[in-house]
Amino acid sequence: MTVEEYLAIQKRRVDSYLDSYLLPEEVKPTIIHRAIRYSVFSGGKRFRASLCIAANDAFGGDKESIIPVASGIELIHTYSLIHDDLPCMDNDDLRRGKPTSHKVFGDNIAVLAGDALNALAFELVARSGDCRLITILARAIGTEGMIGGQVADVESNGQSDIALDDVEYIHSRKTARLITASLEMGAVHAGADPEYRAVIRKYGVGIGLAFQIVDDILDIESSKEVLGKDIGSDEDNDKATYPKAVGLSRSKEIAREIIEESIDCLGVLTVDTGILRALAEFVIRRVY
Ligand code: GRG
Repeated sequence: MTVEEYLAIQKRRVDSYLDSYLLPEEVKPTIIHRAIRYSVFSGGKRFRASLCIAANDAFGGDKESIIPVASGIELIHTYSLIHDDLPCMDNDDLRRGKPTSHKVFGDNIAVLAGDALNALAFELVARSGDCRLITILARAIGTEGMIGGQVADVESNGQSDIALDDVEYIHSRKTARLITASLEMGAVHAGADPEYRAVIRKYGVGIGLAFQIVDDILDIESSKEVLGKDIGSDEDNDKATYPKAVGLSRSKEIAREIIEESIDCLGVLTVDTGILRALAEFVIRRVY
């Protein structure tokens, strides 16, 4: 099975679960349920959900009860994208090839759709009955995690020079923390030993950072048609990116080095890490 096929299978499972969980569009207030469904089913890769499932499966976890957890993680991710696109953040008009939430429903409903997804995500993770998963997720997206990274990102906008350490600080929080949490939640759900969890975290920190570096590169080198969003947005917003700090070709080298280190660190595990390795490789060659 190719990694693309693996991702497609997990996407179908997660989307089907979310479709049965999320309220229908006809439920009042209809606009919020339409807005939620519009963004959730707009075509994401479900990469974070797939990482969670892959970690769970690698450590022999239950293959069904991980699905609500993985689905909840995707709701957090969707909430972050809706808010990230807002005029007060990156002010983007296009996401996953469609007009952004605030363009369709207005800023107020887009903010509320993001807030609602944040709450719904925790309901789904709580279905595991394991409050360790809730804690991992809450810490990952809080002020020392995703929100902290986003704050540093917003504050760095418009700076003409950016140090590599500062971009690494931003990327390892705004993007890598949720990716790391996705993996750790899968490993914990499966009952993995603490030393194995530490290995999975290290792998997650690496692939999470590389994922955002590749995102920076795609914002320069890809196209609106392939990426499903306007390119050049980082430059327009004078954002802190790896290419801005160290140039495009060094950014590619760094991303490749980090991915190789992440794959290497899986070597100490005695379980089958084939899918995790393939997902790490996917990070470096993804085109959207
Ligand atoms: C305003 C309260 C408030 C919170 C904002 C916006 C935000 C919190 C955090 C932003 C974090 C963020 C959007 C990081 C970008 C991560 C990233 C690389 C997104 C693209 O991920 P993909 O490629 O997207 O997995 P798909 O569409 O495939 O799901």
